Amino acid sequence: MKRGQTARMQVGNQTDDPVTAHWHAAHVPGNMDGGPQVAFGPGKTWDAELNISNPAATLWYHSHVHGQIGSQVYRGLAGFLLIDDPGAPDGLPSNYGVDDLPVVVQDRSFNRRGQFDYDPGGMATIQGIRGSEIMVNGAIQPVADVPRGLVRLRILNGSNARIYQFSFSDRRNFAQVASDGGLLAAPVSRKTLTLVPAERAEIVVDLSQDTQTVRLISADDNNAPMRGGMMGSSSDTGQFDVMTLEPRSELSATMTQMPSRLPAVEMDFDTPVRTRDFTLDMHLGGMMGSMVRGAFGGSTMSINGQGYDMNSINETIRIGETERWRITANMMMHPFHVHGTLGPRNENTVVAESHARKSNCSPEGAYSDYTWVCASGYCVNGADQHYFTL
Ligand SMILES: [Cu+2]
Repeated sequence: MKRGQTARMQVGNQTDDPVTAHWHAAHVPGNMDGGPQVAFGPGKTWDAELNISNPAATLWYHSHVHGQIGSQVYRGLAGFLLIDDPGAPDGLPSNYGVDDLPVVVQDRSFNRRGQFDYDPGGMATIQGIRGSEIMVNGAIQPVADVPRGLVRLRILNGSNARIYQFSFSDRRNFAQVASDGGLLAAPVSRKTLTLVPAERAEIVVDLSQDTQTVRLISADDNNAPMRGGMMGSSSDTGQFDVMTLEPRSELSATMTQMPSRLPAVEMDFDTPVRTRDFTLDMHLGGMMGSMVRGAFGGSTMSINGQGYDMNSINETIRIGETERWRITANMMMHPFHVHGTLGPRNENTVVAESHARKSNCSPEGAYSDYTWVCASGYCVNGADQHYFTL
């Protein structure tokens, strides 16, 4: 999609369950944003009109039915939503499918019939669903033919619970050029990139000198709650392959030179006009109880002691204001995503001390619709975020 244009979306439901289409991080009105309130049933269609005002960015869409998001996304109700800004050319590889590749990374398990195996019971009740296979764009650890030049990867962590810490097999540097919120002001050289579920980043890797394959790999961040706490010690389970890039000289490289500056949209964060505190709660008693039952009750999760009620509006904020939100989690590390806002990406303050804290400093000027929230005993401290309502 192009910034400044209007997209008319017609979403058909060919499943047997209610679905929605949520344009994750697109700045659109609530009634167009596919939240749980607008779920529609089998055989029905839903129309949305999206005025694309976001700067160029890699977004995604997914079903957002209350209580069903995990299983529906696991089964495939998700996809990319890419926004270009014709008024702000980025000078980056843009030959879609050749040197500009969408890369959604999802871990999935399969049953004996080769179907997705979604089992939310057992430890998944607490830790979320983790699959045994790593899939990229629906294929298990695929190989992409790419030109010998600069290659742009728009990476989305589309997994339900797994946190990835991406790098290349030869530990080469690559450039991060965009975060959730869009392009950075300049490419940032790094060796690793951590993405929490639903988070996106764009990187550019230089393959102009390569004749051998290069593998995109990940360290397993093993974001189990209470690790290092009551459930025992932390230990990495090592690295795994995500996908392979095969440089091909017959594919012509459109780009070999990295731009030194990028057309980032400057955000003007005013002094916060108010402060709000949010505590994310997981109720251990209820959780263990539901674990025994093998079902995850929605009532075990709450914010400031209140469970989700789609008929309630818990907080009202004003468009265009900057607020300071202090967010704490009492049990496990948890992403916190606020629609219609952006904040400076604050990964650095919340990643566990033992995990890539030094190598994963947030690039200057990176904005995100995500905040990482740490739990006491697991992360360094709570998130203290300034949000700007778009
Ligand atoms: Cu969202």
